[in-house]
Amino acid sequence: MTHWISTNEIRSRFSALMSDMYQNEVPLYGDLIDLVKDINQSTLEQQPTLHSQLQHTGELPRLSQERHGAIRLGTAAELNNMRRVFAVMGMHPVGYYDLVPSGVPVHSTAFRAIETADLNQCPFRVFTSLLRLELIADEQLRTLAEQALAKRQIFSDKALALTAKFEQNGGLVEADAQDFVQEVLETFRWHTDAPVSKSLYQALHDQHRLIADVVAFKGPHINHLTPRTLDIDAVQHNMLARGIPAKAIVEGPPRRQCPILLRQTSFKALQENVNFADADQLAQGSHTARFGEIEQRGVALTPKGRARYDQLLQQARSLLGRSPDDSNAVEYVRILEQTFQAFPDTYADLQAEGLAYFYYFVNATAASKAAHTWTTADVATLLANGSLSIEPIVYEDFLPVSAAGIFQSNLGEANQTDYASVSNQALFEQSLGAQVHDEMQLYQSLEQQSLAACLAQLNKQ
Ligand code: OOG
Ligand code: NI
Repeated sequence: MTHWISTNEIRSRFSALMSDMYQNEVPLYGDLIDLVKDINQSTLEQQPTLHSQLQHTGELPRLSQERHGAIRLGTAAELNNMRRVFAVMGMHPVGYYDLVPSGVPVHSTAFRAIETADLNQCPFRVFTSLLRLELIADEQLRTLAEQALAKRQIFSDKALALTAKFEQNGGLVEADAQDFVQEVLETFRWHTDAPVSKSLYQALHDQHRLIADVVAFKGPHINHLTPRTLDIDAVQHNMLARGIPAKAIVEGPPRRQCPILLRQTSFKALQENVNFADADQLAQGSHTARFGEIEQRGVALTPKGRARYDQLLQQARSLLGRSPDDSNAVEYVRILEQTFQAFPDTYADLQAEGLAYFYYFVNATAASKAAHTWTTADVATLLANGSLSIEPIVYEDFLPVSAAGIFQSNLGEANQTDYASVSNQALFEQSLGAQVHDEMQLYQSLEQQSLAACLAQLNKQ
């Protein structure tokens, strides 16, 4: 019988290879991993409740290999093939992020595993953006950019052939899986030789550094890899103490007892040498795109919780009166903390008010005998009498305002532009060749499955 290598295994191998490659390319990333590992270990020692929570949800073993990356693509065809390639690794498009309102001419999705068991085996995810060339005002430059993109093939023939083989047969055997991860890794590699002239690079760069970052290179080099920390403030503090130039503002919600959604901070981009392909000579230059980032993940919010989060974040920003940056960091953090006092900060309250998603567990010792048939209507009673307990479902996705802040911190704030455009998920999905999964539906179904299993267990007793 043919032995297929599981998609989880392929993703896991790929994630490890990517991490090794990025450590070679960007040594600071390696330092960051060490730091995050130390701080995660001491956080777990200091917070036994967090330790047991992560044990219950199955996240504990995945922590040390947990990371996300980000890439930026130039054409619909590239995005379409990227979807097929990620599917071989069990990664599917989840969520739609429109960054245009924040002045970044891209829209995006995140490729990731979907089921809890798969996520816990390997939570590797890639934030994937598609450049919206149609938003470049300069028609001549747009044509040049389109021509440059039309000439490149970001996947090797072998990577595409193995992807097709997977689609046809429903799996890859060991030798093919090994070739596949090596071949696909090449797509994400940094190339010092750029296929465009220095003047074209400069013209693209003058439009927006992001446009140059996508169009002027052979492929979508991975621009950061982000480990998950359990205490982002501690890592941030240590980074600054070690002279790693972290940005002053942690994106997302403030520090809380019960972390919600996602908090992120990055350190500045590297300047890298580039050889441009000028007609008669080699022209040297440089490019900054790649950077480091860390993140702390908290509980996934329901649509109601998310609306409250968006509203409070907006409120904090208007109270500050300007965009948060290094110069007003202290004031912003103070305002943010104050504003978010309106958001409940115990898991019990978050559950009771329907603001966040939870896994349910049957508490064996206190389990209520099935005097009558328990239903979802009895959840409050069963929680109150200790028959059921909850643990947070971790947020596996991204936040558009934070993502825009991350883009801007390494692309230069001066580049912000107001694009006249509407959010266009339908266009994105057309380019992708598939619909993106709705992340809220995924969390909701995890919660429902978990509760249904608990009720069935209680009713059997
Ligand atoms: C992606 C920025 C978004 C995050 O963590 O929010 C992102 C990019 O810079 O290409 O990675
Ligand atoms: Ni990121």
